[in-house]
Amino acid sequence: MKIRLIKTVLTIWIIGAFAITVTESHACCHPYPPTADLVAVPTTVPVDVNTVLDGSGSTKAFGWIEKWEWDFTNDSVYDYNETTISCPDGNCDGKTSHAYSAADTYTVVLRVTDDCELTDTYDTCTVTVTEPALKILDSSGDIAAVFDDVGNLFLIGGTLTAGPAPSAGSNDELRVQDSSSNDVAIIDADTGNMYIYGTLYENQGTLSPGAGNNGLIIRDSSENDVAYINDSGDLYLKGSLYEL
Ligand SMILES: [Ca+2]
Ligand SMILES: [Ca+2]
Repeated sequence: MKIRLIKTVLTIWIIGAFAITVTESHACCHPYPPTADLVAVPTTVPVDVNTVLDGSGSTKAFGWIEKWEWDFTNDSVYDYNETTISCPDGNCDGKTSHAYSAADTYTVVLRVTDDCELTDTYDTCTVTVTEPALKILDSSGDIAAVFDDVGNLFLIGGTLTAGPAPSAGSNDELRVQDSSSNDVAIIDADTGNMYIYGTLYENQGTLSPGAGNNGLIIRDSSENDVAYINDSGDLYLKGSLYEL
């Protein structure tokens, strides 16, 4: 009888240990929450132009990030979220895009949750939204390019080519010519591509040389020159060129 009793106890103990092991592996009993990492690309955009809010660099020592939540306006109300299997923006990649409808400086908050339901301490980034000074629209009314009021130029989906003589087509919305009616700069409204005959000069705190009476001059709301294209097809920007 004693031997039978011992066998019974051992059997129960083994079953119990197995049950505990299974429970531990699914409960994620480790105490290490994920770490959120948020960057905006670019950090400056005009009104109505998307910036990418990238949380894909968030990390976790064990397991995986299961949910990303963005608060676009730092008002403690999360405006968008996606998981590894559900993503309204179409890509379950820890990134999303957002366009702001008013010029301001915004703090964006990212919160991440891991597969163990542990939530991190948040990460934030800042997005500066500027007023457009000149918008180039495509045939659908979507923005193809924008000069903003602080001297940045944004080409939406396009790139800048500098050097060869521009060749304007029927869909080139912006066309700058010299005094002999030769094209020196164009922006293709359908592609967002820009072509200039001269050279790009960007990140100028002060435009040098000044804009003078050149063909295209971009000014802010106080009538200060912030960008221009001269008769040689040189492009001067107080700010930067962004190819988005
Ligand atoms: Ca919000
Ligand atoms: Ca996404």
